[in-house]
Amino acid sequence: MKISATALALASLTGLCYSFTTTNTGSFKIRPASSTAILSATVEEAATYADPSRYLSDHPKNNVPPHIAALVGRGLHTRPDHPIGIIRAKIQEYFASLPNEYIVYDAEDPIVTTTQCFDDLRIAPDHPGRSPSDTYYLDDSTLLRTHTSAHQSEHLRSGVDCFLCAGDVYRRDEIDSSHYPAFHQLEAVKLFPKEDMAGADGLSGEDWENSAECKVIAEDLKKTLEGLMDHLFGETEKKWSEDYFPFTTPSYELEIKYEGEWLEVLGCGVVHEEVLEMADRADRRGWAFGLGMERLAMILFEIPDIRLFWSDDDRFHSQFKEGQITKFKSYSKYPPVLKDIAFWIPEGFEENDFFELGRGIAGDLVERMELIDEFTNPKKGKTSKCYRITYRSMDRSLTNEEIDALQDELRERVLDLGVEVR
Ligand code: FA5
Ligand code: MG
Repeated sequence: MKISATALALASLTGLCYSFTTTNTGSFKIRPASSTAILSATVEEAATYADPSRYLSDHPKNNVPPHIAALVGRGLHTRPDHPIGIIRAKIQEYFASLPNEYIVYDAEDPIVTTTQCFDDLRIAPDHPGRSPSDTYYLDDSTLLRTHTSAHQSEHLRSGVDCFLCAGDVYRRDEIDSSHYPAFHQLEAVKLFPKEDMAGADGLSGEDWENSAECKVIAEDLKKTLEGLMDHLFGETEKKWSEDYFPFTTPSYELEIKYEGEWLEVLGCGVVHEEVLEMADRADRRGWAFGLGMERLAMILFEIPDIRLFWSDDDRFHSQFKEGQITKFKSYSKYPPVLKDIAFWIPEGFEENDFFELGRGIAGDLVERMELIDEFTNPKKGKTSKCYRITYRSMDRSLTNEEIDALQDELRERVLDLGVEVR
């Protein structure tokens, strides 16, 4: 069964929150979800997200650099002919073929509170993911969402049982061809009918986890996701592993085989009872997952570098059409320029600060920053790190002079991190 392309396009223009209903003729109706259930944004609100001044301020806790603020609000996941938008439509198509009706949210404000992103999800105050070395804060209590799970609780609280939620998320992270500080996630939550869970009424902790009902949910989750992977990739090799998230238990990650290597594509689990309780849904049970759309798109379209998704180059965009999965043809293999930098690190050195400095100076010309050597001098009691920076443009050749200038600036500005360049 397919959702017609026009219906999807219409949905992404007008939608922001809509649901698909299967009719017995096999066609789809798109109808707005009941208005009482909506906490989602309007088209007008979503249009304001692309304003960098929303994210930049001189608040002492603000650590959003201009190059990140410039990425927010591009809405790649709502563009029908962008690989991220095409994947999203494919995923929605799959969920529309399932018996439950999923409401789709795709225009929530990327600015969320620490309550939404962390507290509502049992992410403890001292969890590393909350630290400013990993997260972009606007001030003490607001941040750029680090995952779409930040919207789980508000939708649950509003009374919705099954929903998808897609959006751009932001993390200070390592830099290489599959990690980018901005990427897109798609979240799904499904609550089960009360009567199906009656046998586990009042159970919590291990008693709940060992119950037949909890196993039913975990099985349904895995079956749903395996079905999704087959829908996207055809039959493909999959591997489930145990994972840990404070907001689900049990938790799992799914890896799929891509070019001989296992690639993590999503995290998921049975929603923790305390999360449901905090969302005033203690009477229900269910599952949730969050997947990385770039990872899936890189495999499906054979897009070799995550930076390409943000490209403005027509040689990239002209290759993709709504509803079509086509193999990306590289239009360039410009040579890289490699530069090493070594320094003694101070106590409390945060690698992500260094990575971000690189991105801030050289933008998308940085393909990769990798630690290639590290040693501690016992006499000095100091540790030295050496990083190799791969500079490469996706649309032109680089000159030595321009890269030398960037590297010189990096050597200078890295001193602000308290390091001693060797
Ligand atoms: C999460 O973000 C959880 N919120 C997922 C979840 C939702 C679990 C609901 C349970 C219930 P994680 O940090 O593993 O988990 O990220 C999920 C996916 O996002 C990863 O599997 C990967 O596909 C993608 N991802 C993570 N970091 C990056 C990155 N820097 N660049 C591109 N994709 C990334
Ligand atoms: Mg993970």
